[in-house]
Amino acid sequence: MSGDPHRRGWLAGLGAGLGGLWLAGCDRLSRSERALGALGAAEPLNRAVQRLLGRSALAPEFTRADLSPAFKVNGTANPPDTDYQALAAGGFADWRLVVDGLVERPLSLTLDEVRALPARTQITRHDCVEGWSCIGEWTGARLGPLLDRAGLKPQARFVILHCADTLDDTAPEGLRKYYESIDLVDARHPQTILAYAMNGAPLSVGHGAPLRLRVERQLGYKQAKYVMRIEAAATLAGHGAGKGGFWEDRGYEWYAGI
Ligand SMILES: Nc1nc2c(c(=O)[nH]1)N[C@H]1C(S)=C(S)[C@@H](COP(=O)(O)O)O[C@H]1N2
Ligand SMILES: [Mo]
Repeated sequence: MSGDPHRRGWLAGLGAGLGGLWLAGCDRLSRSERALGALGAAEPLNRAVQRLLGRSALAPEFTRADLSPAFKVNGTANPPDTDYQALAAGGFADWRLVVDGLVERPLSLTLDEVRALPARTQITRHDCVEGWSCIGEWTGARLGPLLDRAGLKPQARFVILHCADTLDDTAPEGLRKYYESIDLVDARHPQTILAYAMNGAPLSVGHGAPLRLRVERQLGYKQAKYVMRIEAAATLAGHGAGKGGFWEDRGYEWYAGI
């Protein structure tokens, strides 16, 4: 167990173990219901543990020898949206990252400008609620310094990440765009980056080109791909269905700590 690079951290293991105990009588539930149930059971514990150790603690980092030979592509693999397709066809030359909302200086940055921001490279494990994990190396702009450049207004408490992709879903038009949100503790965490490279190569479309979030203390669905706009906000209300993310609006926990 201790030699397995894919092992979960002992704290996550403790959370999963208790979640497993709690789930013992739930075998009739479908796989997705069990995933939700496990999250629901583990969330308060994970959050309490993170609070004890400090939300600023680093997620485990690995070595290049630990990289998964094939990192799974999950959720949207290629946004169907015509505006995204046009940007991709042009090699993202016309793509801009917009930073707006409760900021003093709204920004509109080219990919080269994003690449010139203070950056970090990290090898971390991605854990999806569907029950798979992969280890990858991510390079990207640190979100904290980027927010400082825009200058957060004092009322800002959350960062909303607006994505390019519309998902196939029964929700009405307007509620089918992927989005995510994190609080300012996670936004300023040193491992929270907007990644433009993976395993030393430019980010592929499958993994979220040209820019995707890595917020390493949380689960896979928080890792927003195809990020177009970062909006500083005082509340999660008024975005999507108001629960802070595409999957949160469908019942997942907002704080997906691991
Ligand atoms: N824009 C967008 N971001 C997304 C998703 C998505 O469908 N669209 N899926 C999420 C889920 S559930 C997971 S597990 C990861 C998958 O990232 P990967 O394709 O790089 O493995 O992206 C997350 N971010
Ligand atoms: Mo996921």
